[in-house]
Amino acid sequence: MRFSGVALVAAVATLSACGGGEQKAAGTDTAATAASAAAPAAGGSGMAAMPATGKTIEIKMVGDEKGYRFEPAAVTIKVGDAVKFIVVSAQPHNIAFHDVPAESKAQLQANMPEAMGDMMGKMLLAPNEAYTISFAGVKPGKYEFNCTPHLANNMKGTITVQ
Ligand code: CU1
Repeated sequence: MRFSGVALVAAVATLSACGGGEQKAAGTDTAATAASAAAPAAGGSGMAAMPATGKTIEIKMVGDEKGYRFEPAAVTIKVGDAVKFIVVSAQPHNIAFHDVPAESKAQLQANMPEAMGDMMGKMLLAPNEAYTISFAGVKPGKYEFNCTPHLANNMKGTITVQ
């Protein structure tokens, strides 16, 4: 989404650039600014990751004739526990949180290794590949997530942190 947005801005800038020399320079600047503004959002939050101190709860990532799903789709954990997502079948899968409370966002982002973007973990490409997220330093609450490649297949889940 972010990249298509930047492409659109660039396209508009290119179109408006047809008007004349001075406008062309302004249009180029706009596109460059949009591209550089979008880049930092994909990086880290600047906070340090907090390692888990409690239990590790496992959630399998499955796709078969019954559909795409997290198993179990809902878990309840404590602050300081970790959730380990394990690929079983029908990869690629990932974990993308949405509607994360503002006070937990930076720490959760820091606790997501090799994040691909805002609240989005890396893509898991092979069976048995795992992705562990520490919930240390994260406030109690409901954390809803989905798998980006299978968003349309309703592959989603909820972690309730107590
Ligand atoms: Cu998936």
